[in-house]
Amino acid sequence: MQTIAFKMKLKPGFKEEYRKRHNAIWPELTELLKNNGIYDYSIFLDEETDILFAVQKQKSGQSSQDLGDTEIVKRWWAYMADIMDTNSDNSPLSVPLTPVFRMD
Ligand code: RM4
Repeated sequence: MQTIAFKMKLKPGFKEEYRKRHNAIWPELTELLKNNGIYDYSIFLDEETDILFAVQKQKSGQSSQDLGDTEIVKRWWAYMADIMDTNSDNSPLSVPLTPVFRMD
């Protein structure tokens, strides 16, 4: 098991919409994430910068951001693209973060 973190960017003013969509996350997406060994997955927003900080545990070394070749994630990313900074394929601009401290 390993814990990884990455940042993404929310378009200004969409905090509530982002939270609303994630509170209603598609069951098939959560099932896909869990089936790929991803769990204990949280996303936090820095309201000053609109930067989203995601942290997740992985059983198999695969990140949620590595699942872009699946139909469900492609559909989810297209659904979210209007409120996030994305690449041309709708994948969210994601920057891996460097671990500097961890305490059990
Ligand atoms: C985020 C982003 C990530 C996805 C989570 C569920 O807004 O789309 O790629 O793993 O939602």
